[in-house]
Amino acid sequence: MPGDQVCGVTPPISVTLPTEQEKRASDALIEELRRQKTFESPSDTQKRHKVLESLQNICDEFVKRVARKKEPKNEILIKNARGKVFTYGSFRLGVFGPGSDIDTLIVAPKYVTRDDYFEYFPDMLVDMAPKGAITELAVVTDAFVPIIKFEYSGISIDLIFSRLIQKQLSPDLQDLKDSGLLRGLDEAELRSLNGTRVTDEILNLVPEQSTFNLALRAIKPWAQRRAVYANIMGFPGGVAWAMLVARVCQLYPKAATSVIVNKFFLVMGQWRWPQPVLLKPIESVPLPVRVWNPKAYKGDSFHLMPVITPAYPSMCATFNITRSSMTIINQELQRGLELTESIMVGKRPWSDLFVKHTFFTTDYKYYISVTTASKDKEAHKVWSGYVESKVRMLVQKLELHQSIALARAFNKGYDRRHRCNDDAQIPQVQEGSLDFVLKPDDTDTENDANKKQEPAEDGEGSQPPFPANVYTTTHYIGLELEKKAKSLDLSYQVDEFKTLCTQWNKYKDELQPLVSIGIQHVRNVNLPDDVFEAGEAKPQKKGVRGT
Ligand code: 3AT
Ligand code: MN
Ligand code: MN
Repeated sequence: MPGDQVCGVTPPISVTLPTEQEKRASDALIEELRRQKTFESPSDTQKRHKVLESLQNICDEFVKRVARKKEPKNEILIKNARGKVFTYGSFRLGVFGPGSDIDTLIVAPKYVTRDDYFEYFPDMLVDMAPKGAITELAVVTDAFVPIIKFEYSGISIDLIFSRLIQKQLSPDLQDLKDSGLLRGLDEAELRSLNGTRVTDEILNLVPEQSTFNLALRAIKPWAQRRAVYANIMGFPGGVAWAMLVARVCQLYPKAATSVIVNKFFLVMGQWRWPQPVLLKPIESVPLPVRVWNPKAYKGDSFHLMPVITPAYPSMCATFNITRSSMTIINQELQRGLELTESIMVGKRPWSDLFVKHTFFTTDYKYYISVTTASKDKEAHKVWSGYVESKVRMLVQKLELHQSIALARAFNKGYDRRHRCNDDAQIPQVQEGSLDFVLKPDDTDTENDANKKQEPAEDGEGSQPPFPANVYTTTHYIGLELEKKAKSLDLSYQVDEFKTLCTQWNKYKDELQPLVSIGIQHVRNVNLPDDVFEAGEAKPQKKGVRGT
């Protein structure tokens, strides 16, 4: 019986069945999640399945086309040519909401290369899907995981690709569990298969999938509302939170959803880090691929809260966590424990667990802002993405400063558009000024500015370059100072960070004329209005009397 097998690397903590009260607490939790609109309607989910069916058809046709092209005379090969669509991410884990994308992987036989995928698939997609159904198509061949992104009937799709080293795919290929399938693949292909292999393993390793799904459906918005959900900023991302919940499910295999959520805060808040969280023993396979191993690799031994992916090659999903983010995560787990203890005995409602963070309102007096600015929209995407991936390096430098007790990056950046009317205004925006910012819904002015800029491409100076749009993305880092801190000179850390960013070859070779980076100190009372939601109290200057 699946319920009786030992799930995980230790026996369970408790196998008791839920009480009536615990079941009621679960019902109340689900009701709260419904109130928050985290579930989508069955008809919308049906639409997702229709889209996946269509992608499977297009995928088969694509593989056939490549077979015909490469071996036009091999009728058997052509006849049996097929691919297979897998999913990963929130859709596969069953924790998707109305706005979620579908993370999808196409697997094909060995004669289909990634180049074939990028050459044929986008066009076939547009041709074979219903007319007009495919929009926002973007092909990113040079990403860490090469990807085709688009919307299919309004549903965002991330579509990645890998070959398998097989002559043909067997019609009953159901999963990618077999690590032998990885033999002969390149790095990008290994990374592409990894998402599906990890999510499938997580689901296989939990004793009760529906309990796991619902508990993760609660932990995900909790982590998002508390601003501790963001791999890139040094917090656990979706996969890591999923593994933590899965581990708790293993330890309480019969427990109700409400109990899992409560025990999640208990177990993870008391975890003896850096002991890793494992869902199964780390597998070793004689392939030349690196597996997480703190004894063999010095780098791995520095991971503060290691959460290890279960599929070969096992990796640490939380290598980004810093000393400060660890402190924050532990504080939040503690808060979650206190609240859920009260919630479980009916003293509080579940909604209390999901109360929004106070990062901008009360947590800090001092902030550092990192602003990337660009005159060009496309250049901005590339530049702001690169700098975003480095922000946690700045956080780590700040953590080491003797006057700083804690440095916490907010989990997402703020994108803004500005309209500059002369040469003097652009540097002000680059240095963080919000004097020329446009409202998010101000679309007309964008078009105007773009129209004025276009002619400059063929006839230099034929049109004045103003008004010009400037795009910025700003990341905020909250600073908690040491009690005895006297001065706060961060110029060394700031310069070092700027150098780190501007040493990037792509910056030096192409982006430099178009982009910039600026770093400022911001007092809480000077934070911009748009980081506050309606009804939130913005910090006010103290002791300022009207004169
Ligand atoms: P949503 O419901 O879609 O918001 P999700 O957990 O599915 O939540 P994503 O679609 O962003 O989140 O990511 C799905 C997986 O794709 C998670 C991770 O394995 C992989 N992934 C996403 N972004 C990156 C990235 N920048 N680099 C490497 N892997 C990534
Ligand atoms: Mn997703
Ligand atoms: Mn995605």
